[in-house]
Amino acid sequence: MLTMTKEQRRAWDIDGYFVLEGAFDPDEVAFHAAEIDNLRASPGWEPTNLQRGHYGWVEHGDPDPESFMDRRDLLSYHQCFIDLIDRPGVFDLVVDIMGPYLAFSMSQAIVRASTTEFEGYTHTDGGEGLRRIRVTETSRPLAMKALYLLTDVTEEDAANFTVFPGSHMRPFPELDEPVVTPKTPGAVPLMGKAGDCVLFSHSLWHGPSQNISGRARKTLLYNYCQQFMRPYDYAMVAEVAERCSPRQKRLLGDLGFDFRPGSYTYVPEDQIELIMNGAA
Ligand SMILES: O=C(O)CCC(=O)C(=O)O
Repeated sequence: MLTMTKEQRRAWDIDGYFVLEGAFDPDEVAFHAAEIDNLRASPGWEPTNLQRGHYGWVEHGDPDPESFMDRRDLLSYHQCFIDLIDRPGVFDLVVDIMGPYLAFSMSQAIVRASTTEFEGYTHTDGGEGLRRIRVTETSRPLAMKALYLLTDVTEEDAANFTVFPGSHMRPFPELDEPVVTPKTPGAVPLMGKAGDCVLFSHSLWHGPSQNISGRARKTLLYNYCQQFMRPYDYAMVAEVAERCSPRQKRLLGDLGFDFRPGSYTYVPEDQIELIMNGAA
């Protein structure tokens, strides 16, 4: 499997993220962008009027492909979303970062519409609890994300994925202090080409900037956690499992035997072999 270059490792340790250029070729960008558009016609999990971070079931999305969309739990919609779980070139680096005792925890498609009504926002991943856990420089992360950019972002205020480099390692304003926004000093609005992939730690402060570019920005987000943690947004579904390779199934929580106490902490004996050599 591929491993991080020295520069990527250094960026991961110090900044909490790095960018992999050209993870998708232009045909793959077009294909995945079209599949995001297709999600709108199907029912699924989207933000409704529930509490922050919770998703409700909707019968279909807004049909306008340039409008806002935030759809979770993508695997059942198309084989391409299953294949992305352990996409070569990206998954290799995820394993290099997380180690082999990992699980797949979340899939998401976001379209950030061009609008003056959204100012962007900044957060860490994993909610209120995980936010307060910052592992050390030499530790593996508890969780991380791969963000696939499907739209060129070549200027500011274009829904740039905006990061606070190094914020995964230090206390950062929260709750009783001023709210961190994409305009807070220290924010770095990333530019990128459609097809680039950003790998970042759950504890890095990040989020989208406003988008007044006149064009919607599309992304796919794939989240990984240590195996002893719980996936965020799916239960294993038989019809998805049937379409998965043994490695993908393992990443979705199929241990090869029924759950028994201890299963997710002391993992199956073939774990390393399956994760390191299990490309379909
Ligand atoms: O860039 C976005 O639209 C949101 C991505 C994000 O903040 C996240 O994945 O947690």
